[in-house]
Amino acid sequence: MILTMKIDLKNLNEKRTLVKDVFKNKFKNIEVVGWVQNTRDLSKIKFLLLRDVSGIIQVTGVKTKTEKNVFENMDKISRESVVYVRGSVKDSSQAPGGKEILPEEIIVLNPAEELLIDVSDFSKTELPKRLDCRFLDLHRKRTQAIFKIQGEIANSFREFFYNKDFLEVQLPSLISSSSEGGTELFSVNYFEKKVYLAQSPQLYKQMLACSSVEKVFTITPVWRAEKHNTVRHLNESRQMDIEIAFAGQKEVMEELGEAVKYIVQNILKKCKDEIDLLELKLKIPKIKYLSYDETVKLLGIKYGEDLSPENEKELDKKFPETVIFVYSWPSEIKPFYIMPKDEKEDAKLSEGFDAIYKGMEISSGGQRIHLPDLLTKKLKVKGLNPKNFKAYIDSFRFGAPPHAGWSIGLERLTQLITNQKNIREAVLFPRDRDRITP
Ligand code: AMO
Repeated sequence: MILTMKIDLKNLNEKRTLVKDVFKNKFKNIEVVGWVQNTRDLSKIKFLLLRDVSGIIQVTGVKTKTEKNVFENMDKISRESVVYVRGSVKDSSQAPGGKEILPEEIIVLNPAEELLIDVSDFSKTELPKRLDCRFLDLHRKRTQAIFKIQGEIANSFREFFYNKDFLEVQLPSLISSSSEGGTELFSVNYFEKKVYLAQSPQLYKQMLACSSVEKVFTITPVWRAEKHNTVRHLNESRQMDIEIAFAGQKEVMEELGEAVKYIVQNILKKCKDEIDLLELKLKIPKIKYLSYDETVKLLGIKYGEDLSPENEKELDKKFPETVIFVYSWPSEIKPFYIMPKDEKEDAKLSEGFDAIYKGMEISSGGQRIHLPDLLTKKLKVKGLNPKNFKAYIDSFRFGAPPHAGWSIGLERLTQLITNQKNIREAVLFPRDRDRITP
């Protein structure tokens, strides 16, 4: 009998079996709940594929055996409707996974209306439409796989630095002045003042590393009012940042290489199904160090220029499956807080680096300026007003050690590891110039 009805949730949770456990154990009678992936009517036999968080199982109705009402209505349930199925489990060489459920009762808990997008894993629905209906897009195993991997990236990052006795810190999202340079800020009305959404936790993590806390990390959202519309930029993204006292660019590059290896190693271990589903060719990366000077020569580009997306792709071709550190960039093209070589105000080169992985920049960082006078001069050179950075500059007047750090873009790394063309695939609810909903 098929009914649309409310169900006793307490009772259900005690009795419900997860699909993956149906395959693992020898159950005779079970109750499962989930979404209708698909139905098929072969007249004497009908199939309903039921999907829950753990897997998919075939429910098989047989005209001569299944109760008439159940059999007749099985193929009338719309796709993605939420159903409860009670029945017996049978081994079957033809059923996917080797087991099927012979239904005795099917209850439709909430029928789904006609779907707005194709939710199959072979969906041809274009990305913008899928993003408009993200709640439905998340019914797809492929979409879920990307975020399972993203969760593992963030978790592994946390675990890696917890294991090294770093302090996890929570930093403000509202700031009173720029932390990366003059532009790219979203302003917010804050009582009678104008404040900004944080572009980066940069200045705060530095203050913390300089206090005797020494080693900090954070995962935090950042906002950048850049007008670009590319497949690698978002206006709201999440950064995984670290900052360490008594360290220079070399030390933090080594930490970064080890952290990325650890993240990939954990994904290889814990996300096997997702790797298969997304057909990823993932390997623990090698590490390569190239000075900016060497990189310029290697790629034949103009000295003093940033790397273009094409340059980054070329580096990946030359050094595949490698985290490539391009270090000691010219001061001119690094932010004001990056230490010039040898602590010299007019040094051409700096202690700043970028890391490129799978053809894209995943991180940048370096040693910071911990000397108040040098910092004041550098701010002026960059056209910024030191008065706006008074509290930040002053924080280095009371016992600030040399320190260094970096930031990895969480969505950027997810995009590259899961091999997605567009970074928006790696954000549940992307914020870009044209999208602020859902
Ligand atoms: P940077 O600006 O290079 O450095 O950012 C660090 C990393 O964050 C990611 N990222 C982005 N991802 C998506 N959309 C964006 N608009 C975007 N901007 C940056 C990239 C990038 O490599 N404070 C410094 C880091 C430091 O020195 O510690 C900073 O924010 O993966």
